[in-house]
Amino acid sequence: MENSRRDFIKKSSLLGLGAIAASNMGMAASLLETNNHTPSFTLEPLPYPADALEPYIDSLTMQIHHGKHHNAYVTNLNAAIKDLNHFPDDLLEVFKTIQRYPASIRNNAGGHWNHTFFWNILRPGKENNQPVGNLANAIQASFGSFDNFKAAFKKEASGRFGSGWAWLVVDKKGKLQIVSTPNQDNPYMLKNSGKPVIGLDVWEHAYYLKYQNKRADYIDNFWAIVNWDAAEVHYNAK
Ligand code: MN3
Repeated sequence: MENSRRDFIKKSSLLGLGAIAASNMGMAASLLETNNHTPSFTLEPLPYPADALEPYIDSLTMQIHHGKHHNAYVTNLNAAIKDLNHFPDDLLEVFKTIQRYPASIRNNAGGHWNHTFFWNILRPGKENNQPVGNLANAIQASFGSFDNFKAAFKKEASGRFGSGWAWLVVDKKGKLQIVSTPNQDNPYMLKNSGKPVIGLDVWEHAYYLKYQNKRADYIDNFWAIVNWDAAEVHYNAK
């Protein structure tokens, strides 16, 4: 394997994004070792043009969400860790013991990881966008139907008060669960939660320009742009 490719995969796995990351040059975190052994995280480009998710998510929202909001999490994370003697390269290691870290690290590390994950479980919209493979079977078995699953996910995403995220997670036995988290927390920070399969940002900055107060419409339109192939990879990596 050529060095650049091996290095890329190493960086991708450090962010805990596994096979999806390794297959997509757009989502790796760059981790530059510095003298005091704290990494420096970078904002990678979106894996598609900013207007690729139209009409479900508008181009201006994507430009601001990625270029301003996500970028700020990266910048603020680097600022929050720069004077530490040590900080893990792998944010999943940080999330496991998140209570040891100050809010500035919790919020910005979560914000960086969550948004990187989010961009990569989205893709340009298509009609009859459906889960595939083992995940499709698991959703059927756990929820009775895809429609039932969507209703349960919508309830969780709608019910998250204020800013946060809704997630489909899978535990080691393949059991699916829908959870939500406040702020920039994610399932890796929760005790006894599984790994994210899909996640939806329900902060107003994710939808307000197009949907204003209508979070429910934003959630309904999310289903057209879920990258179920990426979700299947996450599910199988349980
Ligand atoms: Mn966001």
